[in-house]
Amino acid sequence: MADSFYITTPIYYVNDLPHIGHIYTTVMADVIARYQRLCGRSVRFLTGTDEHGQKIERAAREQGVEPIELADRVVARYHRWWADLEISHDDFIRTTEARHQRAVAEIVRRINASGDIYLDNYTGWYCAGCEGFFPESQLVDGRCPDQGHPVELLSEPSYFFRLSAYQQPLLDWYRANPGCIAPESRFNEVVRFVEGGLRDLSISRTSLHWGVPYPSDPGHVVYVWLDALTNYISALGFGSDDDELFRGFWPADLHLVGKDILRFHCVYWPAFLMSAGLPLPKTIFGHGWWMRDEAKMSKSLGNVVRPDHIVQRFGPDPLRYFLAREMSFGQDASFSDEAFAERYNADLANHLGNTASRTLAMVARYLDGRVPAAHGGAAVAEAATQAVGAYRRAMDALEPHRALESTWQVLTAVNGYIQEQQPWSLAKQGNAARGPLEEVLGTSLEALRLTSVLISPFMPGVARNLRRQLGLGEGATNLVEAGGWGLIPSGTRVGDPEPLFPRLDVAAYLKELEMNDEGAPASVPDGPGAEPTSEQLTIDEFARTQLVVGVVLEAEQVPKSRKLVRMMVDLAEESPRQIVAGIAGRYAADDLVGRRVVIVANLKPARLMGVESQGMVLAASVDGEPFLLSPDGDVPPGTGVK
Ligand code: ME8
Repeated sequence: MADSFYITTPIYYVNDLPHIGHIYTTVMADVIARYQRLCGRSVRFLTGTDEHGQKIERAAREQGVEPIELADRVVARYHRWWADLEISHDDFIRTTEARHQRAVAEIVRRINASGDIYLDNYTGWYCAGCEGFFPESQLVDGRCPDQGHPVELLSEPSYFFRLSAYQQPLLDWYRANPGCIAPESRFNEVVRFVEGGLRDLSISRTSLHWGVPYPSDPGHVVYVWLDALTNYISALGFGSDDDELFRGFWPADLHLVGKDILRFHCVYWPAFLMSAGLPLPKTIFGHGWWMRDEAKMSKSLGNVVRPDHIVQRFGPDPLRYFLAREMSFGQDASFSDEAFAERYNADLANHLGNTASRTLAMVARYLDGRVPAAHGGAAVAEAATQAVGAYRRAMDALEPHRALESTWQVLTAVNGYIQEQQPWSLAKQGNAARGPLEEVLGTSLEALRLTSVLISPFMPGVARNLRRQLGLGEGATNLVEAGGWGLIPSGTRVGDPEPLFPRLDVAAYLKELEMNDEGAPASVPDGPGAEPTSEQLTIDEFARTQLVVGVVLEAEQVPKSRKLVRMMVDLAEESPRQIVAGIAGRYAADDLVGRRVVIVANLKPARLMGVESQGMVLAASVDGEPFLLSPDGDVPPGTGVK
């Protein structure tokens, strides 16, 4: 299709809830999709979930549910996140859908027809407890990495793909299309890897059942990566009678992925496509990682960031802005609430919010709320025109952080201009200075109109709000038209002013976060009833909560945490319980030893800063400050509380 643009995110595993990494990739894909639409292209934007394989099967088993139930719950969370963040995807593919399974069967058939598949034996370290193979590199002390079960070297029949035959064709493709992998450092990384030689790849398993049945040999299921990668074409109708989208949108313009899965996308996927006789994607971009305290976020480290609190408090756009601006696209960055709060105040509240509110307030006050016809502030017009050019070049070069820098240059130019022209002084001069006053405010309004266009891929809600306040219609649909200068219609009335970004008291905000929660883990929800509600409890429901008196035997501050204390608490059980609580701000660890406390004893264990907590200590919270509850007397440990 002429001028089409097909963009995809990875499809995310359903053994865990979405976190900032998944959110980042999807927000950035959304920013690019919205930009391409703004440029007038016909865009198809795909995201979805990867639901098969050992990981998911095992996670479901641990929770005592069927894999599809786990998948359904997590998918519901993804849908909610994407709606909350205004993600504008056109399709959401699940690998458990029939349309996907048909496409996987079709690609396997095509690869087989090319003579690239043979039956052999796969040998690996098999864990009977987990019913799965692990590569030697993943074993921990010679045992399975997940449960520490013993493993044995086993072989099973497996179909293999002749990946080794694609070393030269892949190298030829990379060299003929240097833009196919970006940024350049990742391109070099992949080329070096392939130059080092490729081994054939096992593409089926008999020890696993949760997957797409292997066509022609249903005792096998298709290897999860061949299954997953095919999503990019199954969502376009590949392998079905209706392949209009496939004809219109394939090959993809951009597969956006994290650098962790670059090899699968830059080596396996093009080799599968070559073998199946299908066109190859135009660009695979491997972005960097969000880190926390210099470590990659991971479930096992317990340092995963889930930015629910940011979206609940600020709405989606400040988070979208922060993610796009803070990380140079392609490199790593560290996430912190401090960095978010500072950028929120500096870039959004002070810069964008202030420029809009002071301009609109002056238009209301001095010009009776009407947009003047003048917008000839030459320096601002010049800065704006240059910024639009730089913005487009940056977006086309996949440097969205730079596009935002250019947008903010427009705001800097307007602020300097307002400061220099002093419209408040001009207003005092009455009719004599009416012309210059209209010029200053008209120029500022026009710059804000342009800003509303440039920020719209990043902050669609704020862009709409700003346009409404400027008295403009819903949205700019085409950057070529809306990116010009002098387009704000004169004579229209500006809308009611409303602060775009109320200023934040950073210290108070950070304190509040610290008191509420310090990276509390979110586990996969136990079903619809797991959502907190304000409904009343019956006495039976309340009785399910086991409240027990305990005595603190040991206590120490959790390393690197400002507020967490790890305690060993005697509940008159076989051994003391380890309880982690956010009370260090008020209680010194040593002062806790010997204290009687009340523990919720049947709470599902959770990890806080990587330390397991086997229950929760009760405390009253006064403005976020914890006051421990204790029984009124020397009640023995283990005594129930009703
Ligand atoms: O790998 N920083 O799924 P997944 C930035 N199902 N991005 C991050 C991140 C971080 N710390 N952590 C995760 C899979 N991501 C496969 C993909 S595709 C055919 C199959 C993002 O749930 C990043 O995009 O583990 C990464 O590639 C993806 O989430 C991995 O998600």
